[in-house]
Amino acid sequence: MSSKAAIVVGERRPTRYPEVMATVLRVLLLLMSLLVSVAAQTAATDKPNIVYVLADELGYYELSCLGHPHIQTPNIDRMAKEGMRFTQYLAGSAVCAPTRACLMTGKHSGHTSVRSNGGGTPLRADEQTVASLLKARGYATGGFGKWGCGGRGSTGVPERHGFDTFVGYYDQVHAHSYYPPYIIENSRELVLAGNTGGRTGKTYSHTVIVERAMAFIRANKDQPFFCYMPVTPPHGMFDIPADDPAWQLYKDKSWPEDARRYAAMVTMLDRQVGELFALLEELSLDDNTLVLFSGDNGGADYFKSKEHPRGFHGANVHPETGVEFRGKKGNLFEGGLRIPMIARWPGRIAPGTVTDHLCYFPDFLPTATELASAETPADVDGISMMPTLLGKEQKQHEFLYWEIGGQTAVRHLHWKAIRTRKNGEWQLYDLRSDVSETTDLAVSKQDVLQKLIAMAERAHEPVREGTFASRELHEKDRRAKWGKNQPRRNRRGSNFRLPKKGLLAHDGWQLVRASSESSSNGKVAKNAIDGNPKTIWHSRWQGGPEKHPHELVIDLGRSVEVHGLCYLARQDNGWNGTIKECEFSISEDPKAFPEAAKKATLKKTKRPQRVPCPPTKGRYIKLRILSEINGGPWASIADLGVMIK
Ligand SMILES: [Ca+2]
Ligand SMILES: [Ca+2]
Repeated sequence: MSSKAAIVVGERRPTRYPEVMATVLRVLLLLMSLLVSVAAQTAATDKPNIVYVLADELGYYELSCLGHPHIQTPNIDRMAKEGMRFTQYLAGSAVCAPTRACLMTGKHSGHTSVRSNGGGTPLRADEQTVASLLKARGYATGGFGKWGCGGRGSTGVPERHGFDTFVGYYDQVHAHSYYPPYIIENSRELVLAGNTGGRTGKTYSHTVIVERAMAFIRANKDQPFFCYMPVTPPHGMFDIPADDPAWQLYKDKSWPEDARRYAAMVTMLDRQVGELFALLEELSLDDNTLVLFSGDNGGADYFKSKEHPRGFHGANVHPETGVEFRGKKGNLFEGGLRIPMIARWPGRIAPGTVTDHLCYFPDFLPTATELASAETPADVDGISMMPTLLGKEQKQHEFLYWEIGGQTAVRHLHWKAIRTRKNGEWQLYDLRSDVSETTDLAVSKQDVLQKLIAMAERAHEPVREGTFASRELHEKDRRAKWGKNQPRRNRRGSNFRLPKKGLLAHDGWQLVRASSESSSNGKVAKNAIDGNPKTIWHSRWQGGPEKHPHELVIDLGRSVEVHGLCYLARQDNGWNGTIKECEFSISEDPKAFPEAAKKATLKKTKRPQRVPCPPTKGRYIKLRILSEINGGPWASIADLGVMIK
């Protein structure tokens, strides 16, 4: 006021000088603020946020927008309406850990360091991930859920691979419980109040994990961020808080209890996806955030019965046509690889679009780096999906490749070659006309098959895994699944062992061969014949779930009259691999066995079980395991005895 008054009243020129300067300054300031705001907007559009919600186990047809008649997913359906749905975005692998490694590193499973699913295989220290590349570009990076690419004490922990923060589970076994005594935050233990492990407690881990993800987005709203949410529902023990609104929708259905819980967990996750979008809208980030939602591996055909041979919810069965994807989680038929996938980015991705672009998990990394104008390593196997997302011309894969536990699959255009065991016969399918992989064209289309086999051979390189400095904390985390609620052990904590009476002593026995073994965690085949109930043989499945060629051939050291076998199941808390149906035969020649001397169906018990057979003389025994007690793909033996009376 005083300076204005001075101008009006005074006539001396110098008094005008501050006025001019002030005006110039005001204009400059205005210009600068405009420039800053334009720059900020440029930076923002230059570096859009990325959110990836990865549901654990969700099958292809388990969304209502894909026609599921029972499971309700209104928010994910809305996401599909507002964005793009992929029909051929395939999992990186058919199981949890290897598939996550593909997603994070941009490599297929012929190149990744995490190719087994034991939970104990870490990324190497030198590997780059989506998070490390985006972090180098100035992104805030947060992970919330199940990591699976390296336990505590290993080279694979997320905070050493680009994540500013990672909250959840590093190990998959730990992740089976929604009520563990603690979860992990950057390798430290984050205590969950009132939890003692297992299936009950006061703090539902998934709630904490989602809250932390939301808080991360809120805290980083003014800078570009990558929010990775590999959440655990609907996997693990099928638990959901009794007061969750989603449980109310299903609790009174006439379905098996776990099928109701599973559906409720999907609907709960759907609600949280809705909350995520509400938050992005509230923070005005909606137009500047690419959100992806997908499953992690093909549907597991959970809750099978006579009426529902493909699982209660039919994850791999088209709800209207009944057309099925063959196989399921764990194998490389389409049922193990097909997952739902939706991408949403208002203003950039055309709403309500469906694409059949053939792509898979390794493609996420180059998509994210292109979006963020970050560096893309030259050795990734993925191809950016950005053109597809933006409706532009898309570069195609020459081939897609998978390998796991002796299985191999390669996809070239509409052709798919698959081998269900190491050195097994290749099969060839034309997915264009045979999405259910029913008609093997290996013989009639030799030329095509040879081309695909050459691609598969080119794609595989020997695995180079990361390492552990110490496994102590990793093992602790695995035990935290049960915490104080370890299921009751047999006979006040003591385990069973084979009886001595009537059984041949183990001295001099040798292993002739085994179909497979889990060597990475020491569960090798010779454990089945060492007389020690604490050491087990665990056979990784080889081939489709319908077939169990788990096989063990043992040399007794001398010819004896065999009266039967005695089977001791694994003595820990698990049942995976526990034998249901088996057969065995006896021979003097390890290369020639007669018809099975005995077929048997065993009981679900930890006690030793005797399987008598007509007395037969021979030095070698071949045991074939035909099915597992829970219908799973594994086989395990703590000890095997030979009855001599
Ligand atoms: Ca999974
Ligand atoms: Ca043993």
